[in-house]
This record gives sequence, C-alpha cells and structure tokens, in this order.
Amino acid sequence: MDLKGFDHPGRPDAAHGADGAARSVKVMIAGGFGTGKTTMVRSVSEIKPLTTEETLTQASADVDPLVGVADKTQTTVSLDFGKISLNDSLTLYLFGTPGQERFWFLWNGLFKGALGAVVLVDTRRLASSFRAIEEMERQNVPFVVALNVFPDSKDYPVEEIRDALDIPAHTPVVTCDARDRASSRDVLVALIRHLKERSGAVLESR
Ligand SMILES: Nc1nc2c(ncn2[C@@H]2O[C@H](COP(=O)(O)OP(=O)(O)OP(=O)(O)O)[C@@H](O)[C@H]2O)c(=O)[nH]1
Ligand SMILES: [Mg+2]
Repeated sequence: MDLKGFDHPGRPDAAHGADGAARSVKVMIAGGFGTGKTTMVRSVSEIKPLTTEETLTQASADVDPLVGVADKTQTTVSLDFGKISLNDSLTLYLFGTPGQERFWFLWNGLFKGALGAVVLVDTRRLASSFRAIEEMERQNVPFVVALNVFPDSKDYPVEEIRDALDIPAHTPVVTCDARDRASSRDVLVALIRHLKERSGAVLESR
C-alpha cells in the first residue's frame, strides 16, 4: 500500500493542518486479550518501544482464558508506546492498550487525545474482541479492525466477521500479521486513509 495523497509537503490535507505544517497523531492499538497489540507496536515502531509486560498469573485465567494463546507468558499491565513516521509530514505516536479485563479501567485515560484506533482481532477467539469494538463507540474514536492471522486461524469471509462482531458498515476490516513490520504499517496506512475519508481536516489536534 502506498501513501499517495499523503506525501505532498505543504498541501493542506489529512497529513497536514490547514497551515500545511507537519502533524503528529496519537493512535491507539487496541483489542482483546492476547490479540497481538504489543507485538504490533514492537514490530512497527522506529524507536525502541516502551512496554510494560508482566508475567501472566493463574489468577486471570478464568476471566481471560488462554485458549488459542497457550504459549503466552506475558501480558501488558499498563501500556505500550512506540512511534512511526509514515512520511516527512506525518508521525504517529502509538499507544497499545492492556488487554486483560482487570486493566481496562485504564483505557479512559489512555484514549485522551487519540484521533483513531486499530482494533486487533484474533478470529479464533472472536468473543475476546466484542468489548473492544463496543468501547470504540463509547470512546467515540474512528477505527479500523485488523484481523491478526495466526497459523491456525480459519479463513472466514470478512462479511461473516463483520456480522459476528457487529462492525459498522463504514469501518474498514483488513487482515495482518502483527509480527510483520510492513503488514503492521499497512494497517496504520488504512487507518489514516479512513480518518482522511471521514474528514479532510480530521488530523487536526483534538
Ligand atoms: N502466529 C502469530 N503469532 C502472533 C501474532 N501476533 C502476536 N503473536 C503471538 O501471540 C501472542 C500474544 O501477543 P501479544 O502481542 O502479547 O498480545 P497482546 O494483545 O499485547 O496481549 P495482552 O497485552 O496480554 O492483551 C505472543 O506470543 C505473540 O508472539 C501473529 O500475527 N501471528
Ligand atoms: Mg500487550
């Protein structure tokens, strides 16, 4: 995916304010438990990402089951932070959310000033993502859904996923491998395109 329309310095569009100046944008990497949020921030960030990983304990097993992510040993307890410049004039600051339900109270503060979000979904565990999608509506943040493909993920038609998760018709659904830098970058480009479609001036600070 290229960035046509985003690489004209001085042009007042989504990458620039009305004054044509470069923009920094806060973007959330959200989603249910173990869907690959930290993996995405790590793979795509140009700076050494800040992560807040702690060892998973049995205490959370009833609430956030490990089915499908059995070899997961760590979980985000606060946030992930990374940065990527999509071009000379558009820099994204990436904030990964914690996925365990007991840390969701942190989401309210984390979303402050965010202009858009990626909601990662593991199609083997769709239920783990219901609440994240509902939360986007509550936070009133435009988002794209990224289906993070695992080796044993089934190849569901996108429309089925859309129906199952009640994803609004105007919300883009893309697939990705969160471990892959180019794939993760494509997801962010899809988000920026979506923001731009919603409003040419959407990347103004909120
Ligand atoms: N095969 C495959 N494995 C992945 C992918 N993304 C993440 N993983 C693995 O899945 C596990 C979960 O990834 P994390 O990045 O910790 O997930 P998270 O959403 O940050 O998890 P929490 O912070 O606990 O909610 C890790 O063991 C990753 O190595 C992917 O795209 N493909
Ligand atoms: Mg994490």
